[in-house]
Amino acid sequence: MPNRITSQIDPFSPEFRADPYSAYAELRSLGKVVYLEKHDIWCVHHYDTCQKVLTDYDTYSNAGGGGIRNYFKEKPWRKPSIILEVDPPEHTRTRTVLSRALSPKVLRQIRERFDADAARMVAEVRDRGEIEAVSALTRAYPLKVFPDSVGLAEEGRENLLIYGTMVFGAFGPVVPWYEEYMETHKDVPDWIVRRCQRDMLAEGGIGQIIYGAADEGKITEEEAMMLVRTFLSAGVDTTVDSIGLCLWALARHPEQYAKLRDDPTLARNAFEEATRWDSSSQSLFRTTLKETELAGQTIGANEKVMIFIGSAGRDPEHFEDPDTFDISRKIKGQMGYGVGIHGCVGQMFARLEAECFFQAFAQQIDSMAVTGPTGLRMHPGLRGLTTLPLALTPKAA
Ligand code: OVM
Repeated sequence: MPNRITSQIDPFSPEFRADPYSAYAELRSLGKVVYLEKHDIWCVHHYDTCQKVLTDYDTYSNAGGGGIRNYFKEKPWRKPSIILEVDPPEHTRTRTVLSRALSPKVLRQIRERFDADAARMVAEVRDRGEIEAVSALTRAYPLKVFPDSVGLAEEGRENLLIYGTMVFGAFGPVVPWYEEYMETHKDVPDWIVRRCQRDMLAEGGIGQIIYGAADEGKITEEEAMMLVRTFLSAGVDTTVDSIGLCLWALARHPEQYAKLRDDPTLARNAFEEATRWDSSSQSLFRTTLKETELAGQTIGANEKVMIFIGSAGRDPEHFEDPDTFDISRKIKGQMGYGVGIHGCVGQMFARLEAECFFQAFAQQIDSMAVTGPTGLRMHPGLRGLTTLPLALTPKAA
C-alpha cells in the first residue's frame, strides 16, 4: 500500500508495557494514523482522532470484537458481550438497561457503604508501617464493594479476578501464557455464568435491578444473565487497576498527595487526573465496516484499528503540559473511560468507588513512600499493578 505511515512498535511487548508513554510520543510524531506492521493493524493516538474513531460507530464497529481478534474472521472465545460487542440498534436497548441499573439514584444509596468500607479498610492498615498496598487495599477494596453492590455471595470471589484476566487477556494476540491460564482455570467461566443467574443474586443489589428489567419485558431472562456477566467481566479489574495506578501516582508525587491530605475533597478530581495521566484502560479496538478515510489515510473494510486512549490523555494538542500529574488541574473530557455510545457505562460507579477510597485514605494517612520495586501486570487489556510496597505514616489521632 503506497504512502502509509508504518511503525515496528509492538503494543503487546514488555518494553511497550513498561513505558507506553514514550512509544505514544513517537507514534504521535509519526502521524495521525499509523500502521503497526507487527500485528497488521492500524492505530490512532491523538485526542482528536481517538475521539473521531470512537464516536463514528457507523464506520468503526464493535461487533468485530473488543480486542485485536476479528470476530468477522475468527470465532470468539466466549459468547460476545451483548453491550460491548454489538452496534446500534442492538446496543441501544441493553445500554439503556445497564445505565438505569447504575443511575445516580442507585449510586446515592451505595455511597454510604463505599465510605464505610473504605474507612474501615484504611484503618486496618494505617498503623502497620509497611504494607503491600495492592493486596491490602487497591485489590481488596474493589473486590469487596463491587460484588457486594451486585449482590454476589462471599464465597469464591477470587474467581472474579481470574475471570478478569481471561476477559482482558483475550484483548491481545494469543500467547502461550494465556492458553495455559485458560486451561488451568477452565472451570471459572462456568462458575461465573452460574453466579449471573437470578437465584444467585441478593435482593436489593444491582444484579436484581437487571432482572427487574427482564420482569418488565425490556430484555429476556438470558439477556439479563448476559448483562450481569458484563458487570462481572468489566467491573472488578478495571477499578482494581485504576485505583491502584492512582495510589501509585500519588505516592510518587508527594507534593500532590500533600494537597489531597490537606483537602480530602480533592479525591474525585485526583482520580480523574490519574485516569487521564495513567489510565488502566490504555487502548480499545474497533473494526471497520467499510472503506473509509481518516486524517488523509485510506483504511480498508474489515480492518482492526487500535485506539490509544492512554495517548489521548497525553496529547499536548488537547491538554496543557500533559505529562504533569496535577490533582488540582481542571480536566475536561479526559478519555480514560472511552467516549461515545460505548463509553464506560460504569464510569460514575468507578468514580464514586475511587472518591470514597481516596477520601478515606487522605483522612487517615499523613504521608507515604514507595519502599521497593513495583510490579506491572502484563496482560494486554488493562494496565495495572501487581505489587506496590508502601510505607505509611498515619495522621495524628
Ligand atoms: C462485557 C465487557 C467485558 C470487558 C470489558 C467491557 C470495557 C465489557 O462483558 O460486556 O467493557
